[in-house]
Amino acid sequence: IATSIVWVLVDVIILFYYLEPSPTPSPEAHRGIRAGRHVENSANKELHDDKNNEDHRKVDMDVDPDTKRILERLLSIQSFGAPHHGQGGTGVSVPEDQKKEQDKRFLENQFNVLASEMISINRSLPDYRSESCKSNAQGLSTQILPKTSIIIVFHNEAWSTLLRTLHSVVNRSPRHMIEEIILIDDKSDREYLRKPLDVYLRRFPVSIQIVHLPERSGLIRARLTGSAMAKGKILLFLDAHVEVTEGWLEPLLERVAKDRKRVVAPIIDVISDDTFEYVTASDTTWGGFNWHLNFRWYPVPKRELARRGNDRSVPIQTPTIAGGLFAIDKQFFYDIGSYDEGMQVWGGENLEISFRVWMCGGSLEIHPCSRVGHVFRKQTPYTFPGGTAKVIHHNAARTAEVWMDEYKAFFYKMVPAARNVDAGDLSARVQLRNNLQCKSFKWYLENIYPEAPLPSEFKSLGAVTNEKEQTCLDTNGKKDGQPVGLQNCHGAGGNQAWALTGKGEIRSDDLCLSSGAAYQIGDAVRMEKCSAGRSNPKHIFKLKSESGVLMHVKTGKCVAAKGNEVLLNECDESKAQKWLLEGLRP
Ligand code: UD2
Ligand code: MN
Repeated sequence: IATSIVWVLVDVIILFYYLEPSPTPSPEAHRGIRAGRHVENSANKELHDDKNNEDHRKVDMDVDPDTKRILERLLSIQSFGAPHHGQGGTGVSVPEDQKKEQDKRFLENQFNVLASEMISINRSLPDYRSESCKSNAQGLSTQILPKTSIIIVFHNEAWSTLLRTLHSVVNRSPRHMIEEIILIDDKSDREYLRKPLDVYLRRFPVSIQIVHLPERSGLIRARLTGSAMAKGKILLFLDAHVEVTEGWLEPLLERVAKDRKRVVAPIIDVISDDTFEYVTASDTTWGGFNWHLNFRWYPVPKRELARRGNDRSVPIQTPTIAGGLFAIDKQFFYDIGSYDEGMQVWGGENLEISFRVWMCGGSLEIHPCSRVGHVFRKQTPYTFPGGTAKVIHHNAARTAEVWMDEYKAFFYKMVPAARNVDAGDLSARVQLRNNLQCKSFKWYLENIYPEAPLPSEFKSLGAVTNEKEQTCLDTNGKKDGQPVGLQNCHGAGGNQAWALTGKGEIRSDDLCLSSGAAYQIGDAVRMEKCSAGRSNPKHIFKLKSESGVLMHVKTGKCVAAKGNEVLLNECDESKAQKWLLEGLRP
């Protein structure tokens, strides 16, 4: 469990790394703040205008007393267009005397529920689009685009974030493009998410359907329940704690309408889990994954920027999508096998659908003209029936077994515990891959994701044992810039899982062995982030396979063990310079 939480943390950190500074909210937004009303919109004044703040808190007459009581309480707490809090995407801070309460309630959803409640569920957001996106949008507004069914699944979502999601969608989407909104309540145990929510939903001027599932089915199967009900030509999945921005919908629908095999995601901006500030994410970030089979954000490589003619309004072809927010043609979704019903609770489905779409003839895009904010969390707030690690390994193993061919070995080397979980019956998914005559994972790595941490060509995979010390190369769990270590060989992979790649890198996930910047005899061998495109000359080694000597090509020195240090020394063919590479292939 600890490791999976750490991965989530790492992902969040990586994400913040690529953030750009948040633009200052537009003057209009400020004016909107002062007038106490929202300026950027739109057709449905009835939900939007704050002049009837009191009206928002009134509950229909025909509601039973219990529901009425709960709803009245919720509506009295919830801010409807408070004059300034959070407007224009700004953050809020909870008053000092409520910090205790804040910390307590943070645990409810692993974000600052109190801050969220201070912010209007109709808050304004700046229009973050570039000029070229805006001018493209004018063309779009006259086109007839197919209608979409928006599917939102949730388990114990906070009232304010769920409602803000719905209001933002209704406020910022052309009404005629929305067939319906489908909510799937994945067996929440919070009272307010049942009847009070049902009653509240009547207020919306679009068709909203809600299903309360009798059993917890996990987000994957919950989405399948939603998609089975959908009447729109296009399905659009969203998480339950997002805020869409002006013009978000049209570009997604247009790309799917033009080519039904495209699966299109927006840029996912960050809504702070602490202040609820809306912070824009980089528009040159795409999706990848690592040996753990975690989804990760990485910078878009130059070749893809060039393919787009360096036009920042052209969609990015991405190797993977984050999973939560995307549009897909309904028929295509079913043609390529929707989701794997054998997956549980959370995790894994995003890489599974990503690999499948590319390998089976579709494509994945991130549209830079569509921006949706999402509350990224450092931990999941809800339970994982069956155990967190077990569930996550189960889902990832299903993906690896069905889609990754011989490359699944990287996952099992890095996450040996995944070998011990039962992946369940895979026959239907294997059958699906055969029926669709999908391409190989090697094809995907070579053609769609050559920058992957997982190399398409590799000469060995597993432990690297020193002949003299009889110890193994070990990352020691350290990061970029640290010397690589030697530890007793435990045979369990993880920190001792290394690949000698076709290019000559010795890498463990995204860390490559390297000489120091200005090499001197006897320097320690360090770990550095591998480069995504052409490899860094400092990272290239040559294995003399008869002897097990690993020579650093740039310096002509050899990798040598000395105690528990690993050095680059004058080559001498001694036992200290001989290494046994597990899984060495001719
Ligand atoms: C990301 C995705 C998420 C999903 C996940 C991997 C984004 C922004 N989010 O994680 O959509 O692809 O990776 O699985 O790309 N939920 C249920 N039942 C459950 C568990 C979750 O309905 O048993 C709901 C949950 O309330 C939420 C949605 O599923 O609305 C996604 O869950 P999350 O927000 O905890 O996932 P996140 O954003 O960490
Ligand atoms: Mn989420």
